[in-house]
Amino acid sequence: NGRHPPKSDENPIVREDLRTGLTAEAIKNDILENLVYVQARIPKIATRNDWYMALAYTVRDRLLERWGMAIESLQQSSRAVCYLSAEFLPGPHLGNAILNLGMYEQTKEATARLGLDLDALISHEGEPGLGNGELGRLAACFLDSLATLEIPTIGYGIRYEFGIFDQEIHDGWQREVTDKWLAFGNPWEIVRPEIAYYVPLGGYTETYYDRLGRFRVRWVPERVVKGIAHDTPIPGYHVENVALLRLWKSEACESFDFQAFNEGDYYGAVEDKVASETISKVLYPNDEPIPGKELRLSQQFFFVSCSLQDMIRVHRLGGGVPATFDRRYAVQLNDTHPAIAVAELMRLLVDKQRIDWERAWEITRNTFSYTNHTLLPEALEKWPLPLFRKVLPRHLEIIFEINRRFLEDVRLTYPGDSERLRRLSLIEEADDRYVRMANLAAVGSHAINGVAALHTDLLKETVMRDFYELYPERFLNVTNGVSPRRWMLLCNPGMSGLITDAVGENWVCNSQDSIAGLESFADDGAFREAWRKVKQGNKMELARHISERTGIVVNPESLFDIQVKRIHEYKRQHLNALHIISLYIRLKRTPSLDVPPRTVIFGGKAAPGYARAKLIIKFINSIADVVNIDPDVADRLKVVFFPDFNVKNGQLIYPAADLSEQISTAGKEASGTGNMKFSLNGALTIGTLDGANVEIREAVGPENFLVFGLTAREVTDLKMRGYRPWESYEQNEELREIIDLVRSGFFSRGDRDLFEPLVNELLSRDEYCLLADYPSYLEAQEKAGKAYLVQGQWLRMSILNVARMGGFSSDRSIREYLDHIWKVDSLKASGSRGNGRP
Ligand code: CRA
Repeated sequence: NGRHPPKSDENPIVREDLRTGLTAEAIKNDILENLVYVQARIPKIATRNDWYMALAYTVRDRLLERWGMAIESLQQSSRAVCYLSAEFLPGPHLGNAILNLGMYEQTKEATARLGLDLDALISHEGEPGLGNGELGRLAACFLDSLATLEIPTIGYGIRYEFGIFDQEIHDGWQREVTDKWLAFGNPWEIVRPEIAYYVPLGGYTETYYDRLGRFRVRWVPERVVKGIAHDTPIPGYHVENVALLRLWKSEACESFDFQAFNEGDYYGAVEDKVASETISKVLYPNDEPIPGKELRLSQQFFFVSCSLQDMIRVHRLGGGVPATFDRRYAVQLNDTHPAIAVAELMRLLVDKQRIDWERAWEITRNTFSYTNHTLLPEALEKWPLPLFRKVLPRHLEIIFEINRRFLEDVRLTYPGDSERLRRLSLIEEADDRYVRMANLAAVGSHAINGVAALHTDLLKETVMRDFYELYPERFLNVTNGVSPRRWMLLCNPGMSGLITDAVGENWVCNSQDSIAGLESFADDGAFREAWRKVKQGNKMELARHISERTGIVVNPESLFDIQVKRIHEYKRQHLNALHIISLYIRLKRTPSLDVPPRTVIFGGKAAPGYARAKLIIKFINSIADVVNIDPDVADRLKVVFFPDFNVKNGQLIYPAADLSEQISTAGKEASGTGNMKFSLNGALTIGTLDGANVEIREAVGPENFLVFGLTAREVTDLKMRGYRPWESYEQNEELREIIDLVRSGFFSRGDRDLFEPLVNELLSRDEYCLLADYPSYLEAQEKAGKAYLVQGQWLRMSILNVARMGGFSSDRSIREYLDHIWKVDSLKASGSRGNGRP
């Protein structure tokens, strides 16, 4: 199966070497060696972190021998995928690497021989929080799939020193704590000081004539920073291939200014160093207004420029010339964050490589493709022109030139249609002028995709309508997917074992075909019972963590009703909260109510500057404070806010869910991937017809999915007609009671003002249509409760969900990108490294 390359003189790496052997004894010896020679500790005084590091290096040793081959095949392959993303959320590496290398059993044995608990060492690891949410996590799932499908791949991004903040909850409020993911060292990255590029910033441009008398433009930057490559190997599952995650750290070119120092200016001497390092210092949180943030634009340009320069260098190493760049690389722009790449590649080709404009433009468009991840207007990036000119003066000129040529073409296609011209322009000309990054990405790409069928349709009808009419052939949909390795096999070993027993182990890489075989077990009593036991075990595990982190004791027999994702009004965590209050009132009023006990669990971070999202967290915790101590509902209703939702906690949470809350206002959630993770772990979904929910419902069957609420079209129509939320309040007695209770200060120790901003918004504007959807949401929740009481039927639905979700593997998404956008061959197929052998 390609795991053991033959011993040969040409093969410098001999797997049977003690150094990287896969027997328990070899692994044990390597752990000890790494403890002493890398971590500089002896066993007697080693801490858990020391052992973790020693084990991590041991696993890394085994990754690195594959790495060498992967780099070689990258250079030999005909075309490689480069995934440009400002965010990557890979999650903890150790467990995943052990799993993908197929060395779990031996490692378990090796650690046991040393008196260590492997699972404890695995859960010791924190995670690189180099992303906000699903966009970054999607990028990580894609690397996993690309590696597994044996595609030559580089993921390019930023090595933020501080990633997404850690969340603590104090008195019900979110508190942000700096993420110090590098504090104890990072055993997974390899620093490559020799792979470094200069990135100019600021300054001005000037024209001149070159030696051949040609008119040229040159950029005279105000300053130059250096980007240093930090590499992390991302292993494929049971293959030799690893993908390369290359993140850039910014440094000063000359980190110490001796001139300044000699003149007695000590602080001045390190000023440039400080300013340069700031660029990759910290990740920007979502949902914050960013147009004025110069540093953010500098970050985007910084990593894009390093990445493109790196691609050109590697291409040249392989004997390539700039004119064939597009044949060598397929470059995906993950949202508009790296869209400046369009202008930067033009600059590199035209100004530096001296390729003429037309040819450079052809290369650029053949190279790039663009994924749009959101329709929310506040997330569509645009930069004020003065700021843009200040940071990237040469790029602004290039963008003007791209725009001039583009609008000339548009004018020919739509003579006299100046309104359309205004909308398509790369420059927004309102009172202030802006550079529109989505328009730049669209013009400079040969393919544009949305991330779920509904999202792509809406994209074509709304924000990108003019582009769709102009270039219909460029648009396509690629529905998101998630890695079945991390999101099933790794996080839910119990369920994965049952699936493998039932259908064989092929499902891990070939979900779509293989896992369907599970259907025939949905009516098998013994199988259902085993399935129930696994879920029960997962719930007990989560219950243990809940009690550790929050002190709340929950009943693992209760229905685990879970909503985890970023906190945002469009995701409507507060609609879920209204349902909790309704259930609470009903239980108080009718103790005999025939509903299952429920534990409603929330998790998610709010952007630090998003006051209303933070108030929603406080709202949930305030309801929890009242409900959780009320003896009248003890054991029947509990509310939990699980702090610091991230990849690691997600791995604990998804497998324990019975019910998955996917309740965004239809038309707002581009896709969702959490919805897939829940369903793949046997939870039923209560959800709106939004994002990928639509396709999940089709796949699992409407009878196994609890749908509710307005459709995207109905939401638009309602708003066109004029939506009056207070009428819902007036007409629905229960809703009135709930809202009045909140207003009375019942959940806020008598404070009537605390939640007023939330209530006010709901009654006056209700932008996200909570009140309109409230009745049908409640109905669906009642249905869910009733269904849960009939355990046999519930288990059946749970099994069918998993059996029918095979299409939501990120392997499927990646195959679609490969076939329709990237046109890149697998190393297997191209034979450049048949069967993973060098
Ligand atoms: N916030 C969408 O909102 C989608 C992911 C990945 C998002 C999600 O519905 O699943 O992207 N959009 O495609 C986004 O980040 C900038 O836009 C997200 O993660």
